[in-house]
Amino acid sequence: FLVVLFCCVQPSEKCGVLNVTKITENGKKVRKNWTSSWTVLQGSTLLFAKGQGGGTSWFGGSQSKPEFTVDLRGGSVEWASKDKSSKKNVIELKTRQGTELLIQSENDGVINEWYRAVQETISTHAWE
Ligand code: I3S
Repeated sequence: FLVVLFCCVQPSEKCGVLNVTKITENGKKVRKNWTSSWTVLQGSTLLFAKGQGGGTSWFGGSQSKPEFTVDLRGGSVEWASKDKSSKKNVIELKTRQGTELLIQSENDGVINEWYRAVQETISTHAWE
């Protein structure tokens, strides 16, 4: 699978396609807008690029400009409560800057890996 291949080429990065929406931006509530995004964890930064078509092609992924980035330092992550979304496997990510995101995948294994990776990144960079 091409996504896996891409990740092997860049072992320091975790990447894949996730469903993402912001719910708060700079402390202000915003309207949900779920989009399928190519997601890359690079150091303490999460990058999101809008998927092209299915969003899983290596070419599309590598060509896309990041739609937005999230600084994980000083942030927090938890499993979203039912009132945040009716979807399953939803992670709630809060940044120090007051942005809240929901991140979702239909695949249990995929979402668990991301949860672990994000949590690990936050604790690794906790004192920066
Ligand atoms: O938390 P909400 O408001 O029930 O979220 C749903 C809405 O954002 C809906 O869009 P519009 O109300 O803008 O048409 C989305 O299509 C749904 O996916 C949102 O709910 P979920 O539970 O899927 O996050």
